[in-house]
Amino acid sequence: MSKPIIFSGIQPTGRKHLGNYIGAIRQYVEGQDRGDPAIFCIVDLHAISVAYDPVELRERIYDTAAILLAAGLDPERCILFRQSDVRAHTELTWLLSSVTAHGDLNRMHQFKEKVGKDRDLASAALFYYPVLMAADVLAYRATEVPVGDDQRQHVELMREIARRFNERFGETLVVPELLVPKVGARIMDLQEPERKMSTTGGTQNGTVLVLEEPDAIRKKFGSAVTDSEREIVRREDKPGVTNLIDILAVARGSDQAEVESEFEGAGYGDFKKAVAEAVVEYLAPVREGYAELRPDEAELERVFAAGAEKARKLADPVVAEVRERMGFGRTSL
Ligand code: AQP
Repeated sequence: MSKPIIFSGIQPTGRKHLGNYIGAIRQYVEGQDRGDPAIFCIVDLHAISVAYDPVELRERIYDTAAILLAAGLDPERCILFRQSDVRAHTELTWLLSSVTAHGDLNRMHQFKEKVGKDRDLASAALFYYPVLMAADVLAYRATEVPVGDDQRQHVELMREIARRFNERFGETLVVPELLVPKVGARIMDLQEPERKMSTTGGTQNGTVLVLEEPDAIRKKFGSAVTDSEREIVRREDKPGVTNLIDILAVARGSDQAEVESEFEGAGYGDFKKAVAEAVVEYLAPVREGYAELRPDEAELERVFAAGAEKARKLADPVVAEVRERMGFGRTSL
């Protein structure tokens, strides 16, 4: 069987959290040996869809690259690059917008959540975010998109865009498959376990950062919201405990049932301590690796340049074919 072509993007923030790590980054690391190729992109063009500072953006791109490398991405075994270095993404976004329904973009949960009440003030880029995301993936004819559960709707839309393009212009693009992890596809906020852990929408104490000091991590798990019972089981009416069980299972590389039986009859206090220690240990190599890698920005730039060169070789011919199918010249001059 041929190997999958894996593509995923991650936003440049220095505040990557445990949800990003468990839902996405962990899958990237696993995917680099399964994929041929496995392509990972720091999506700086997506980052400008909300208010941002250019100087800060550059720093956060390096932060994110150093986190990914420290987590185990190896530029020899995967393609790691910065989205804005590869023009195919922006060109394909425009081309695909012709087969994207305005109504579909209007229905995107993430857009609705992010615009809040100020719909008229939101950037057009925020509205267009899912088209750019579709272009990111479709430009590589990727077959698999490893993401967290919150990206389900965006992946469904990119599948629809690929299908519509193929119907309208002939078989050209590949309809990719969503890949969400079996455990940990949606890590919840520790303080408000009804909502996902999030960079912008979460509580400060409920969001565990990948680069956080061990004591801060312990404190956050110590104050994690549980419930008034004692049972350590996964159940819909026990979102806090369920979330902690999932986190512990992933951090230890075991499964949820094992965690439940190990902690049968234990108190919440001991359970939370065990989760905290497992997470501290789980993230320690990333924090240490980051401290070593982050200062060498020239090396990070070298990684980006090499990655972008490989990415262009894959994406440019696909965009050329799309252009031709749509009635343009094969390549832009
Ligand atoms: N809580 C989560 N559980 C599991 N996976 C998650 N992801 C995000 N939150 C969770 C996955 O992380 C990947 C990278 O996401 P991103 O680059 O879009 O990062 P972000 O937007 O900064 O992350 P957030 O926290 O989702 O930000 P907000 O809430 O501000 O938009 C994706 O694969 C995502 O599914």
